[in-house]
This record gives sequence, structure tokens and C-alpha cells, in this order.
Amino acid sequence: MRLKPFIAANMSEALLLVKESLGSDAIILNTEKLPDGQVKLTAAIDEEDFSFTPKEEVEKIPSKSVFDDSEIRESLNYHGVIETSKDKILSRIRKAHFQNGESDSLKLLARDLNQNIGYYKMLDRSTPFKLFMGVSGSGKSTAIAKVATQAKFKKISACIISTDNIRAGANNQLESFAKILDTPFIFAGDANMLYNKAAQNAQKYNLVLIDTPGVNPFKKEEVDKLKPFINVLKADKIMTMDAGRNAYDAVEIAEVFKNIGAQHIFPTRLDLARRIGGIISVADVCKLKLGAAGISASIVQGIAKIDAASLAKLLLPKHKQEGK
Ligand SMILES: Nc1nc2c(ncn2[C@@H]2O[C@H](COP(=O)(O)OP(=O)(O)OP(=O)(O)O)[C@@H](O)[C@H]2O)c(=O)[nH]1
Ligand SMILES: [Mg+2]
Repeated sequence: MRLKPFIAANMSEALLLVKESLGSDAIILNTEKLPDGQVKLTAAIDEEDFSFTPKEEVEKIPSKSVFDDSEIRESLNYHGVIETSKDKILSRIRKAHFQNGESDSLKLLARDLNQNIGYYKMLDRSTPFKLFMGVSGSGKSTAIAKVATQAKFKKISACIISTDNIRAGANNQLESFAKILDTPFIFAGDANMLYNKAAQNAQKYNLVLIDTPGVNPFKKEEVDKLKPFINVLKADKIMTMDAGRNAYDAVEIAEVFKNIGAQHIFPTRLDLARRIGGIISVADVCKLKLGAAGISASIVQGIAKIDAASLAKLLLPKHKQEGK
């Protein structure tokens, strides 16, 4: 049996060192927290041709790897990112620092969010159908009006189909926006009608934006009523969600929509949120991609592109970003 000690910033990094050095058959004999906060592990492996190292030859990550992650950690705590997502982000960032020596928090965070969160282009036309779903009042119809406006600016032809047959007067506001934009507004009361109207209009327009009735994700009967609309078309499925939601609630809600097909998240009311841990946690846990967000109630100016760099800036304290 060969014994070998390892020192690293935390347990998961120490375990990674053990695995890299001794392989996955190694067993951990002892763990110890050192006074400087690092962790020391003693691992052992059975070897036929065993040798005994008389002097402790400690495998230690070079000192540049001990990255002071407190700035990013405190930001993720402030924003209320859920524990598992926070730990994953911090561990990857420490590893990235070790591998490339980068120690600028903003750059490290932006790079990590770029590599580990998915992004989509809202006006991407590879599939013409964009279906919006979400909790009642989460901003679906407003998001559609904003996207239709952007499409108009970019000379991309679009129409809107509403399937919202639940709330009385639900379509009035969206219909009036559509009129102002000179964008056709079509109503489809059931999934068959949606299929037919969407297929017809995809011949005429680059984008077919589909609104759906708001649901309570914790009421199965409401979610079940939404499913036929979602399953009838091969659409980009976008979940709108209030950006300021508590992260654990946000993940629970997003899991329901993910299970019925949501692929993207469109955060709304970002202008009213101080903490965006819900959005980061949903993107991490549910693997929903980010692309655009609602940043005011204004239809014309109320939409912004979201990417890794803008997310990192939203997460880190403003004063730490000065001059960057
Ligand atoms: N400040 C701000 N308000 C927003 C934003 N997005 C939506 N809202 C407001 O949120 C409210 C609800 O938006 P809707 O678009 O009607 O939400 P919905 O999901 O279509 O609602 P239902 O159809 O009832 O389920 C409206 O008063 C919008 O003006 C945003 O990005 N910022
Ligand atoms: Mg609506």
C-alpha cells in the first residue's frame, strides 16, 4: 500500500488531485482541515510492487491556485444563487484560475458563465415558431409584443397567434399592440387550430410568435391543458419568468415547464429585480438557455440581449467593475 498526502483549497479539489495522481481506486485514510483553511487528505492505493516513500512527498497545488474567491462567493450569496449551483461555479472558477492564472473576478465569472450556460438568439429563424409559456402574469404577452417590435425594426416579418382562451380580455392588449405594429394577430382556441394556423402562416412570415394561457405550475390540471399547445408544433419553447423570484421557487417552477418542453428562459422585470440568483440557478439546474430579457414595461425599449458578459456584470458589485 502506498500512502500519499494531498493539500488543496477544499475537499473537492483535494479529491480531484487524488484521482489524478492515484486513480479512482485510491482510498482516503484521513482528512484534516489546516489552520490556513486548506484541506489535507491522506490517500492510499494498493500496489503489487509497493514502495514506501520515507519522506512525505506532499502533492500540493502551487500557491497561484489558492484563488481568493470571496468576491464572487459573496456576490453569488447576495443574489441568492442556490447552494449547488454556487459551489459548482466557484469550484470551476478556482480550477480555471489554476489552469490559466487569470485572477480578474469579472473575466473569470464571464468565462465560466459563457462555457456553462447555454445562450440562444431570440430572432433566430432556423425554426419560425417561438412559443411563449409561463406562470400567469410572468410577462408572456409583453415579451411577444417586444419581440414583434424588434422583428419589425430588423425587417423580419412576423405574426402573432394567441391561444389564450382562459382569461377574459387576455388578448385585447396584445391585439392592440399588434395593430400598432401592423403585425397580423390570429386566434387559435385549441391545439388543432394552432397547428393549422401556424403551418399556414409559416409560409407567409419569418416568425410565428405564439402566446399561451398563463398557468399555475403546481396545478396539474392547468399544466395538462397547456401540453397540447406545446406538443403540436416543433417550436422554440420559451419560458418567461420574473427575474426577481426566489431561486428555489424559480427552479421548482422551471422544472415543471422544462418537463413539458421549455428550452429557453426569458427573464422579465429585470428592471425591478436586485437579485438574479433565480435566473442563474434555473439556467444551471434546468439547462434553460438565456438570450433576451425584459428590462422595462416599455414595449419598444423594454428588451435587452443577455449574454455571459452582461450576466457577470449583473452579478458582480458595480464598484468592483470600475475601469474594466
Ligand atoms: N417593469 C416591467 N414590467 C413588465 C416587464 N414585462 C412585463 N411587465 C409587466 O408585467 C405585467 C404582466 O405582463 P403580461 O405580459 O400581461 O403577462 P402575461 O404572462 O401575458 O400574463 P397572463 O396572460 O395573464 O398570464 C404587465 O403589467 C406588464 O407591463 C418588464 O420587463 N419590466
Ligand atoms: Mg398574456
